[in-house]
Amino acid sequence: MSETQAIVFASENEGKIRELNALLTPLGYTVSSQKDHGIVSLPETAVTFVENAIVKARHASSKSGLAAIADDSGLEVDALKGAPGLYSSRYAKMNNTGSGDVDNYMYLLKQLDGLDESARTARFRSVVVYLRHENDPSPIISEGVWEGHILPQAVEGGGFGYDPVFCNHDTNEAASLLEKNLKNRLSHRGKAVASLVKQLESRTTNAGA
Ligand code: ITT
Repeated sequence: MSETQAIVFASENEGKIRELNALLTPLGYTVSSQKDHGIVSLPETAVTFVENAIVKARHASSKSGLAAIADDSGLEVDALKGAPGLYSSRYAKMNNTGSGDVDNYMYLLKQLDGLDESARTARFRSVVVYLRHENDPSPIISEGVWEGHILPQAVEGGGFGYDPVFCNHDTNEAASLLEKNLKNRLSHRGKAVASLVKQLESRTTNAGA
C-alpha cells in the first residue's frame, strides 16, 4: 500500500476513531471516518466479531470507493461466561436499562456487585479487518486482547466505553486514567492494529497489496 492511499475507518464510535487516528496517522496512513463520507452503519447482525468487522468494512468500502478498516470489539467478563462480549455496545439496551456508555457499565457493575477482585477477571477483544476494496477476497484480519479486571466502581477520566470500569492487570490502573499513547500500546485495539500494520507492510513488500 502506498503511503498516500486513503483508508476509510468504518466506525461511528468517536473513541475508536480518535484511537485509530493516533495509531495510524504517525505511520503515514491517511484515515477518514465513514461519517466524513456521509456513511451510516448497518445493523450488526452476525454472531462473531470477525463477521461483523467484515460487514462494516465492506459497507464503508462500497459506499466510499476506498480501502476500509473496521474494528469489532467487546468486553468479556469471566464471571458472566464471556458476556457482554459481542453485545457490549448493546448491553444496557438489551436489558432495558438505557443505551449509552454509562448505562452499559453501570449495568455491568450491578451484575458483578459483591464479587471479589479475583472473581472479576475480564478482557477486551478487538478484531480488525482491512479490505483493499469492496470485493476484496483476502481481507487482512488481526486480533488483539487486553487482560484486566472490572473495578467495583467507575473511575472517571479519559477514554470511552467501559474504560472507567476496566483495570489494566499489569499496572493496576483504570483504563480511563491511562495516558492515551500508553492505552494504545497496551490495548486490544492497539495490538490488533500493530499486527495489521505488519501484515500490510509485508503484503506491500511482496507486491501483493
Ligand atoms: P462501531 O461499530 O461504529 O465501530 P460500536 O461502539 O458499536 O462502534 P462495537 O460494536 O465494536 O462498536 O462495540 C464495542 C463495544 O465495546 C462498545 O460498547 C465500546 O464502547 C466497547 N469498547 C471497545 N473498545 C473499547 C475500549 O478501548 N475501551 C472501552 N470500551 C471499549
